[in-house]
Amino acid sequence: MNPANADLLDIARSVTLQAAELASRRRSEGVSVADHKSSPVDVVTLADRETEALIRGLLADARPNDGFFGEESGAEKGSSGLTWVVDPIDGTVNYLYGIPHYGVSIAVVEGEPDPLTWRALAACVVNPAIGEIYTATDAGGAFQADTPIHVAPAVDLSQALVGTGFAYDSAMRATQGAIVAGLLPGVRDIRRAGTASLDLCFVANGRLNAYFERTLSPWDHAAGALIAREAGARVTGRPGQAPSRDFILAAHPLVAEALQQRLIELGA
Ligand code: LIP
Repeated sequence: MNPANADLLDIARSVTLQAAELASRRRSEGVSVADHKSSPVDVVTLADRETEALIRGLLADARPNDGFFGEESGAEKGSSGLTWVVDPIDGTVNYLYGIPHYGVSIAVVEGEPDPLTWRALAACVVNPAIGEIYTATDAGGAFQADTPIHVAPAVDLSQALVGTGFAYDSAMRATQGAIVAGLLPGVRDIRRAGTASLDLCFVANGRLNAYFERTLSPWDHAAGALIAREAGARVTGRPGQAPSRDFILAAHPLVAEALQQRLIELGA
């Protein structure tokens, strides 16, 4: 592991775990909607905002010259060439409903904070509800706690357990629902668990054979994409493109090829 990336990972892990503790404590105290964002079902809680404020402060203390790019408080350029990409509570609707499947997601990237061009250097995702922690560094492998993780062996698409998710926009959901309806008969099954960062970690540890989604924000996938890639997954956007809001897919390379082709046939 690159010593510089190891130091960045130590910071990411420490900050993510502290944020996870706060998010879990606030959940146990009771959670309510603080505001709506892009649609009546795109919600933010006070805990989202409080958790991001904690993360932002800890990162500013540890890495004062780095940039920040968070879901709730926006972007701030740094002078170091590195940016921390943060989703304080990914899976906000699960969190609001008390479903124990949400993630604190932190990645540090080199270059502009644009998923089409950045290079992720270190990443950490924690599910506070069940205490699972996932980490990775660029070329340093992916881990669940201290155990190295790897994607599941290749399977035929018909045997693939495929994760996906849906937008907050109702018109886009109709399109996405039609695509899932066309895909479902040709795969083992579909899982829609509600947290992109954990979906990507589940590809990394073999709990999913594949995952794809459209309309994700950069903070949803910044950390999980590095973890999945370091676990041996192909993590891509449209063919030949990097993951972005338009499209992300992660799977064993052979499964990714078959799923990508099927999704093109379905007009995804
Ligand atoms: C969520 C993603 C999920 C997607 C949801 C939502 P949020 O992020 O993690 O994969 O399907 O619609 O975008 O809004 O909870 O941070």
